[in-house]
Amino acid sequence: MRITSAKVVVTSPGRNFVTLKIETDEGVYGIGDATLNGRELAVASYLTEHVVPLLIGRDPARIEDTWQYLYQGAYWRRGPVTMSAIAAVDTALWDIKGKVAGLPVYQLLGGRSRDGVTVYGHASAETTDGLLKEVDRFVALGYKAVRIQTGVPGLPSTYGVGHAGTTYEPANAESALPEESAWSTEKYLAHVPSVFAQVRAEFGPTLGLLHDVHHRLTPIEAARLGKSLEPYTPYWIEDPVRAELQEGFRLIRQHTTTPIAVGEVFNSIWDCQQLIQEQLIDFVRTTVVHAGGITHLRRIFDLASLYHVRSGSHGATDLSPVCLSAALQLDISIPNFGLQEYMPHSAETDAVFPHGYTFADGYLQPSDEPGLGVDLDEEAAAEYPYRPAYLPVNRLEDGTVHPW
Ligand code: CS2
Ligand code: MG
Repeated sequence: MRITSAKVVVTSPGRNFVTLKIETDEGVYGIGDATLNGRELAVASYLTEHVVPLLIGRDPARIEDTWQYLYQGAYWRRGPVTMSAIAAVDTALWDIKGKVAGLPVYQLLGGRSRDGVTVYGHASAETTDGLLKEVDRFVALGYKAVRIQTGVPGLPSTYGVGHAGTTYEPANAESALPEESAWSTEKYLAHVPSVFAQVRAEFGPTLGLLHDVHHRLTPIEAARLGKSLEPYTPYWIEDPVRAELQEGFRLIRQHTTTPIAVGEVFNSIWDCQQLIQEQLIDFVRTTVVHAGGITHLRRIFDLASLYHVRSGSHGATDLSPVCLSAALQLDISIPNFGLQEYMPHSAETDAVFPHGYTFADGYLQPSDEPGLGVDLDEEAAAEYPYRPAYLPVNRLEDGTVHPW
């Protein structure tokens, strides 16, 4: 079998997605997610201009060789654009391999290690009262874990809380420039413990309560937050600090037993190697589309399994159903699975990406179709042209740029 063509499809059913489709001389094709929120066209161009021409004529069965060819052959390594492009190729090749074998990809990864993939949902509201109603909705759906985010008194808006009644989509296609938001660490740190106290009091001790700090604290501030939440036993706090300084997590670990999850912005094993090997985190959040595909993500999870670190893959709606389908093939099979983020996509997105994964009672089940169990409806995709959309820029109340 040989690769005969590959195309990059950019579509925007409610939000932008980039998908690579690799076709072969035996009619079997595979698809891979290449979406990088706010920088979609960078990856589309990297694929179209610098990767697709190199794929034509290659044997699609040589997944590892292709990965090394694209990674080492680029000379300029790592980074979200390069690794998302490699991820898309890798994912599509695993899709092809599964289809040729007549098996879902998880059967090629060692088969099932669990009966279902435990997921967490996003409960958010401007107020804590509103949040309690949202958590109740997720519990009624059978969720075993829920991420909780509210507004911060004194701030006009904050991360993770959508406008009433809409699903949270931070990339804004209505504005030519990134929206700007204001932030106050002091107002935030004064508020979060009361949110956890009320949710824990309402829902008891066993519901998994997660919270996304979204890179906004210093290590000592994160230590203070972790300590203040210990009475409410969070399942994890996520991205407490900017993670370029991996050693900075030692400071957090010295002060608190609150579990830490990091990694959605990481794109290689080297980004999280120290965090894993020094057991500075408890969950690694790397995902298929941004961390080099199934081939590289397996390596990250295997390293993590040596150090009691479990997976907690990113699964926001800016990762397409193609990524989620691939993630579930890994989630169901790796030994150190922890939790999978699950934000259901819109109906228009699901129509562009028909898939076989299913949700019931707090678990996702991967498709048992050969390959990844997801497709790209190119006709439907053509209905939704690309719309530039940036993620917000965050500033402190004095105007200083701060992590969003
Ligand atoms: C968030 C993401 O889901 C999460 O944990 O951190 O929603 C993140 O804000 C977006 O993926 C950014 O595109
Ligand atoms: Mg996050």
